[in-house]
Amino acid sequence: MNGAKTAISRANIALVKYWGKAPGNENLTAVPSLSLTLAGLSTRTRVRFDPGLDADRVLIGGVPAEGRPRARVVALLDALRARAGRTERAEVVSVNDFPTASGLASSASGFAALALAASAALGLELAPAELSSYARAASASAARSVFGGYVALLAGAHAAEPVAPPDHLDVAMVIALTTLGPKAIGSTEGMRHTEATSPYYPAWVATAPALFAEARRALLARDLETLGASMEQSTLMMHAAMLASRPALVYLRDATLRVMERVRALRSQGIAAFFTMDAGPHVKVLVERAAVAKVAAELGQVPGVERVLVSEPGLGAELVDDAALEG
Ligand code: 2P0
Repeated sequence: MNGAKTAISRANIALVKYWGKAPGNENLTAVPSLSLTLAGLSTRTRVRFDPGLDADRVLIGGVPAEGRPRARVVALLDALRARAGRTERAEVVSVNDFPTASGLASSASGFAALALAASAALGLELAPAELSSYARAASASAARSVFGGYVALLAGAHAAEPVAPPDHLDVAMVIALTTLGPKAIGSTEGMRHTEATSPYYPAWVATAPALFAEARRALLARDLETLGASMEQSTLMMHAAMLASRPALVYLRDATLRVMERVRALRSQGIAAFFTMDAGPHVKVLVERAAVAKVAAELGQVPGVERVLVSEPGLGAELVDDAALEG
């Protein structure tokens, strides 16, 4: 197809969490985060600029995007058009290889793939850090999916930076999808609510950097026990700040707590496995590779767990041959 470019990007799971914006309107983060890009949970996005279009056409999973999801895509396209000095509207076709109704976030993989496909379709050859900065302006976690393996996004940083390659640790991520409750409050709104109303938010922002530094040191030293301990404290500190909001922001559910308990029980049997939860009820568990099958089977037995996915560490965003995407 003329001028069309297709990019693939994968989800990332924060081991040390981002929750909260730095002052200003640039979508910079208030705390540093450290993530692992996964091999699964990918988004494939094709972008084509067409002088014949009078508006951007955005199809996500075969459905025309509207409202805020569409506006966020158009804003990223606008930023890249301004950079390229171009004005044509685009056709964007994006598909996830994981169920969109699964409650797993798709904005990280989605905006990283969009930034790469759209910039390539405009003929821009952006360095990874620049791509990461455009993706971050759309959704901060997307800055991290531009890179593979272990990735840091520092507080107030415009771009994420790679920390270690995908094979740095012998681990995989086991994801326990729990029963979905009512539609959760989105991350952007949830963090603004936490900032505005939680008395624990200032404590979260004050203590997050030391936890990040500890986790980063442990990662580089391949000290999985310390990395896991800082990882669990990060997610629990983030949820503590959310829980102390008014009205309370409660993303954790009964099944979430049962999975956490099972992970602790497995650990007491000598298995290196550490949990983290995002703005939802699912549990992502970083597991030493030798124990992945056992942990996946055990978590599948926990009442309220609907499905278990296993994902290896993966690569950053990349251009791929234009595949047959259903428009
Ligand atoms: C993270 N989350 O570090 C944290 C942990 C969710 C909980 O980044 O407002 O979709 O688009 O910048 O990136 C989800 O927030 O938020 C997120 P915006 P984003 O992965």
